[in-house]
Amino acid sequence: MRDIPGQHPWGDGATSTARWTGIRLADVLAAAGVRRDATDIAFVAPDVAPEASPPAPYGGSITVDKATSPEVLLAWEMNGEPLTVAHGAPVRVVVPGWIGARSVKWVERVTAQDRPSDNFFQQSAYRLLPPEHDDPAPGDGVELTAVALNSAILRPDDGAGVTTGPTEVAGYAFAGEDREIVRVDVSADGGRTWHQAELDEQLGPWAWRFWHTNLHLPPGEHHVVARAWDSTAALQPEHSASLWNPKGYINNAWPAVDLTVQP
Ligand SMILES: Nc1nc2c(c(=O)[nH]1)N[C@H]1C(S)=C(S)[C@@H](COP(=O)(O)O)O[C@H]1N2
Ligand SMILES: [Mo]
Repeated sequence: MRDIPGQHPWGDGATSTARWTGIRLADVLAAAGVRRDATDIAFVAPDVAPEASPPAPYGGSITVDKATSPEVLLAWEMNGEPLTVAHGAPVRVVVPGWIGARSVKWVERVTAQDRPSDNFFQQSAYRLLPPEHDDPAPGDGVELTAVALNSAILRPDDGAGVTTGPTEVAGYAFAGEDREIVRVDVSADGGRTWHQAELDEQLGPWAWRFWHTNLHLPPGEHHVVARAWDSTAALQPEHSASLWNPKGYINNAWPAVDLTVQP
């Protein structure tokens, strides 16, 4: 793997969970009246993105099905406080279970239409392209919608030295869309044997789930991996090499940390 020029190397850290307050988009659409032949609900924001050519305002769309689901909001509070500008004040879209890119911030316009948004971020960015796709045209590949099953090891840090005795390994797992995390396993021998981790409380249907377990590791170097299962019995793929794609999206392979246990 390598960094993509001009793109941020997000790693495991670029996600979080918050409590949102707003109005259901479904209620706004019902009040406005949506024509029967509408298939997609599109959003436009005022921030102009230089990576679009020509530079164009940020936008995107979701299906009418998702847009009229009760969890999708036009939100103005985050964690019980007024939304900050960085997170989309005065009003943003929140599309739980779908990629962050569809949760359009500073939303100015909502349009019911008979096709997905033609915005750069719907048609060119945030698409899963085949491996050797050098010069994609708008609409190529698969647009990203629901989040893929994923997990991360948050403790210990990759490369950490730990003392002998129990080592607590902990992280989060996230199932995406309306799926749930039902099991997380941790292995210290590359996946030959597994310890089932303990799952913390599920905070809500759209929230990540924390997990933790104790490993008893002998002194030496250890490669610790984790894997999450969801309520459809789907499992994360083992290696990111198997899901390589030009933009590096949906890298939901087993997370890993290397640990040194001091004698
Ligand atoms: N108007 C606007 N909305 C946007 C974006 C943007 O660049 N402009 N970025 C999107 C992406 S890719 C993500 S991951 C989320 C990030 O939301 P946050 O800043 O609240 O974490 O906002 C989405 N909404
Ligand atoms: Mo994003």
